[in-house]
Amino acid sequence: RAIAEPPVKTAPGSNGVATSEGDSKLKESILQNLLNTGSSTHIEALDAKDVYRGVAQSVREKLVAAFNRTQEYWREEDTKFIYYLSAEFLMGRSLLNTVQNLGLGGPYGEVLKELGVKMEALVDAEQNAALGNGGLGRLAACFLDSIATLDLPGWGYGIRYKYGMFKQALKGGYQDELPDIWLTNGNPWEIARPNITYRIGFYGTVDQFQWSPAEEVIAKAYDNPIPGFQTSTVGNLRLWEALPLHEFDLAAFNKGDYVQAVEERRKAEDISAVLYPNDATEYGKELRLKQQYFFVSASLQDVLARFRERHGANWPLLPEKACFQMNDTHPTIAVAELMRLLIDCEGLGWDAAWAITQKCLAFTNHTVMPEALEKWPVAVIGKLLPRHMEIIDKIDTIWKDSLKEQEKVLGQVEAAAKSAPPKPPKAEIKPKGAVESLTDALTFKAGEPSGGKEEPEEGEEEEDPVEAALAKYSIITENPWEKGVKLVNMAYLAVVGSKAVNGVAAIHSEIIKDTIFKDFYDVMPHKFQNKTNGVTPRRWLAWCNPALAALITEALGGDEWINDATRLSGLRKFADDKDFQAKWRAIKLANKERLAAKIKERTGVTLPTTPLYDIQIKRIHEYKRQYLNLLSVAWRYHQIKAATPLERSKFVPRVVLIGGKAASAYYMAKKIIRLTTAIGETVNSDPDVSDLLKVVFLPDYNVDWAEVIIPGSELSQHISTAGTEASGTSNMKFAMNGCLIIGTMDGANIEIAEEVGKENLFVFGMPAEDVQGWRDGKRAEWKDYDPRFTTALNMIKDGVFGDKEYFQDLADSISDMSKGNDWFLVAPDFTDYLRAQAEVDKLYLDQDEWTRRSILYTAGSGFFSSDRTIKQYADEIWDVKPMPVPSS
Ligand code: TH1
Repeated sequence: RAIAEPPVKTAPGSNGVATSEGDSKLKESILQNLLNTGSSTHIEALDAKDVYRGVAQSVREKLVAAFNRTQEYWREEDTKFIYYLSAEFLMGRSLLNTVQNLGLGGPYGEVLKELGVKMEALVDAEQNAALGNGGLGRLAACFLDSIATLDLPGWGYGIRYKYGMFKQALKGGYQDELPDIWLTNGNPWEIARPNITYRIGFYGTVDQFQWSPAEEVIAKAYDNPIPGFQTSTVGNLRLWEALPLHEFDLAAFNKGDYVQAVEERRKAEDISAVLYPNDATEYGKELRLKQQYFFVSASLQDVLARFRERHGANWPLLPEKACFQMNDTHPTIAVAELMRLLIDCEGLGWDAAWAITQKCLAFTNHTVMPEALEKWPVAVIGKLLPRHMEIIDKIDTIWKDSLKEQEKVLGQVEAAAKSAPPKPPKAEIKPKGAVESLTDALTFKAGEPSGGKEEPEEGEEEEDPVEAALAKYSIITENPWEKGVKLVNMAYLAVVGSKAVNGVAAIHSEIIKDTIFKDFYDVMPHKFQNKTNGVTPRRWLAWCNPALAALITEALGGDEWINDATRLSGLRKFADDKDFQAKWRAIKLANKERLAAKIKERTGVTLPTTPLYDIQIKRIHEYKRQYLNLLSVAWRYHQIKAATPLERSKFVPRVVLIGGKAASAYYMAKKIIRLTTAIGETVNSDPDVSDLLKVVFLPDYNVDWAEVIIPGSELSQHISTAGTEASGTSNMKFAMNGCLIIGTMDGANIEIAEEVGKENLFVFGMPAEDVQGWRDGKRAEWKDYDPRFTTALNMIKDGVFGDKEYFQDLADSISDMSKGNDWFLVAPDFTDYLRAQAEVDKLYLDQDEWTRRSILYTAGSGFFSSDRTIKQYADEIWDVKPMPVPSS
């Protein structure tokens, strides 16, 4: 991915940022910046990090100039903004993306070549900005890229974590977590804003609706310019750092109390210290709520301050100037905070404030996993944010009162009044074992009922029938299993407080209407929408796969596909073209070689490049079913070992690669990592299979790994239990890069199948609509274990891969369905999975057909550009219009 040979030629000046200045000026700028960053201009003598800093600084100059122009223009125009509130932004590296998006790939490539600098080494010298866990955070990053590219006035708002996603190392095959110290070498992509600060309060008391916080910290802004592609628009990601109100307690210091002297600083800094390393799980810690409130309050105060400067107290105008998109439940305290700011600080009445709030906010749900739906105990919110708790209480009361007038609800109320008081809502059965232990470890144990506790008895208390009928709409609910413990359902708060609620793939948006938000959908169907996720074709095709990008550009007769991905469909007519197929295949092979080299560098393992590269990269989670993959690998290993020489010759050689992090407290996920490394140790050292099977765990999977892995893969696995993966986004990246998919009809796989042709995917597994029924019914007596499943599982149990005792409970977790195990249906889906895998092997023998399909994947991936997603958000929710900076 040397910039020296840019995949796409952008004429200088074509996007208003690319300079027409000659190479000599650029060279001068790089050399000058090398000096400014403290390095010498003798490049040969410098290490990659020093060169990186100098080059990045020179790019930054151009970026910031365009950033200033954009922001100034938008301010002058007083246009409506979208503010994307997210606890996570998984940005990855910036140098290559910035250079390319600015259209400076050509000029920089030339000059660096002249200076004898290898772009690859330069790119690798940059730290990953890993301020996110996985898909949700990376989605936010792709959205920013598209927002800027589409010239939409918009900013991201989040937290400038000092430590991002933990680094994963392997220690004897087990996951080891290390802090992600990403800011030590400085961050050339940010602009500190010491003048932009807000006070954020916590704790304290409320008297006559006036909150007196007992603790306060300062939120300080850092801007991170976001370059659009082929436009002079540069958007913004504003991240907040927490600082103490008082730097230093000199009195304490003088008394010799050095700890006390810095106590306030330490406590404040804790707030923006670490990203919670959990994906799709609730982490019920007060500090997490503090973080959420911290960045939400700072962001809202910031927007309101700019509005006030311009429009004074004309608050009813706010919805015409600002829309806030809440990325999952993490920023949903915004509902109460916006109300508080409008009422307590700006003096509006309740109704006026509520009308504004409901017009300004929108909410995206990203998961139906019960443990990820945040429910904060009233006691916790009441202590940390007492005024907000009052507001939430009142929102809840008024909301339920308003329902009494709805005909639908009226009927229910009357019916309820006639019959006996209803039982408390029946809780869902939770998966046994891992998830439960995880949830217990991480939460207040106030979410779903857990085993052992007694069911509340019927009719213990006389309930008001009206209240009882309205209970299911309640934002504040009594935990039926812990008497007296009340919880705030943050998703419900968001639904009530927002103008729009959306899921992230077609099936997911249907599921939320039928399940977690069913009652809300019934009474306000107009709020519910779908916005199928997307990924940026810049980072995920053009920049990460330059050779393929060049071939696509050549075939399509231009590079317009980079910001109009629907044009990729033009590749369909080349799918059967043998010459084109040969070129396509050669590029895949080169990308496999690049991947193999990276794996060698990072793990020491040498891999051949002729086998089928089969990849599963994502957070380790039971619902994503890495276990299913591993069991089929165990079965494959067994089969090869047992094969006659003739049978052996028919096996398709495979390299199986699995990567992903396990949440630090997720017991079973960690065992799945160990099982992968254990299988790898056994298989890779067994000469009987060495030409047919390799299994490697890719440690520390992150954005920059993904940029090498995805172009180099041929088969990717998206095999979640149907109904559990809201969307998935790596499936889209793989499809763009011509990688075939084996998957369930879940999340966005379904729409990928529609675009690419279902017959071109390896589809298997129980459909979503059958899964719950299965769990509730059939599984109690199900015993039809596939003998191949039993063999594979017994291999693990019998210690074929070592660590027998350690794997015992992992094996048990899928062993006896009738006992309530195997929540994610590994065993029932195994047979069909093996059938699909056999189809994979068969197809790989026909390289022409495989390549034809590969081309069709890329051709069908245009819909999954985040440009399409963002256009839909902008038109259907945000009502924000493009505002390109006019060329001067
Ligand atoms: C993910 C979903 O699991 C995934 O299916 C989806 O493609 C992605 O979001 C983007 O929409 C989620 N990540 C998290 C992380 C946390 C809590 C909930 C979710 S849902 C911390």
